[in-house]
Amino acid sequence: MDDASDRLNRPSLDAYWMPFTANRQFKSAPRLLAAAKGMFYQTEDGRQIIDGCSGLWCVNAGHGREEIASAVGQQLLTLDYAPSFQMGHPLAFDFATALAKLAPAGLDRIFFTSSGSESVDTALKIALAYHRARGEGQRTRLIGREKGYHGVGFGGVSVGGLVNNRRAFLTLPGAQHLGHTLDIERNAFSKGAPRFGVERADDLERLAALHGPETIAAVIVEPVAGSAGVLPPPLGYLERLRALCTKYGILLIFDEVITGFGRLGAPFAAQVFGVTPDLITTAKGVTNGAFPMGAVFASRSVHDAMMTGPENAMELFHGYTYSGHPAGCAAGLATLDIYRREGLLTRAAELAPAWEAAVHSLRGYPNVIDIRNFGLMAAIELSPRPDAPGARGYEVLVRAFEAGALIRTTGDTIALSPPLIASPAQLEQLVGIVGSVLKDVA
Ligand code: PXG
Repeated sequence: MDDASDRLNRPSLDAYWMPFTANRQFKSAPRLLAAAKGMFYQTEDGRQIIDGCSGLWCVNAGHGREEIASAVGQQLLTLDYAPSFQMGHPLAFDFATALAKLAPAGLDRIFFTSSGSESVDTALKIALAYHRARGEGQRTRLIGREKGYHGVGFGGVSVGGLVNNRRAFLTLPGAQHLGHTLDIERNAFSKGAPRFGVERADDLERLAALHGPETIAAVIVEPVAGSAGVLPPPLGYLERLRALCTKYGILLIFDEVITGFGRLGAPFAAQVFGVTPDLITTAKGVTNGAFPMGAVFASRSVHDAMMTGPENAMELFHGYTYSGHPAGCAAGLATLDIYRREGLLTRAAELAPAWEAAVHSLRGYPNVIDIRNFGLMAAIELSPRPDAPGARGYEVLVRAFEAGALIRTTGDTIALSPPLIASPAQLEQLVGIVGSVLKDVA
């Protein structure tokens, strides 16, 4: 045990290899959260920290929801686990039915997973299997987008577009990428969807012409990219992508792991933008972050195209030990109840004008070169220090935590996505802390 762990009667920090973390830097000055309720985390030493990113974009209904906790606890005592291969339990069917009711019309067939990464790999595999079932097995190319984040499975990394997530790993040979849509030169300080960039969707025409459209199985995009630093789609972009996919028989997948469950002011981004994909991947908010769970929404036509062949044959050779976990389904049903009762799936639309005004009030603060927002998401992009990209962003993260706000930074971009239960005053409080930190960080 080192000195600090002795002093706080805390176990050594050595054994835990932390994900997406600078382990040595963190362990030399750890930030530990001990409890959470509503909009606030509490640190080990009792400080209240306002949650500026819903945990990791998942705790949409706020922390410590008793209904979810007791549903999970009771379920574990009633039926802790049930196999989901060639067996079933009622809650999985109930939860799928409830999710189908929320989904955009037609996307009412639900496949359960345990995470966003699993949802993405599931959707990509469904796309390949769907084409094969229809006699188009030559459609094997999977198209993502630069700056996209689709989790960390090999499928998701292959279609993902963040270089640090890719460079150390093999990627699938059939994966290609559309160009990204970030265009600070033309779109800086846009409110909501930026004006310029619809033509970036035509990249799909380029890839279709290069490879042959009949070789492409699916295109996957985040309707609003999250991890890359909140990139709303240019006006008309998603519509154009939809039209091109339809023209070429390519499946369109919306990765709504972040945008699903109310983040943008409707249950799904597909409904906000009025663009219907063939598959939607979700996780995170599906259980309010309280249980590891994900769900893929498939269109009736994709699903039905696979319900062929002999009745005793499995239609899709895919699934997880924890697909449709009873406690996950209980958590999810309790979560949907809260969302419904408290109107949370549309609350972001009510909060968005105040949120937009608050975050854009940081325009003109030191080093701020762009501010982007949509629904209850926002990013504040800082210019990097010339010799140390990411250092300014990291300093802002640390100082914000010291000043009482949990925020996310990716490089020098601050990302905010507070719980959907936030009051306007709490949104002001959060942005106020970020603003005061920006004034202090050179
Ligand atoms: N797709 C999208 C769009 C995501 O944002 C995943 C897939 C993968 O989900 P899982 O459950 O496997 O992690 C995500 C996850 C961040 C951050 O702050 C974002 C995610 C996860 C952790 C941190 O940028 N998104």
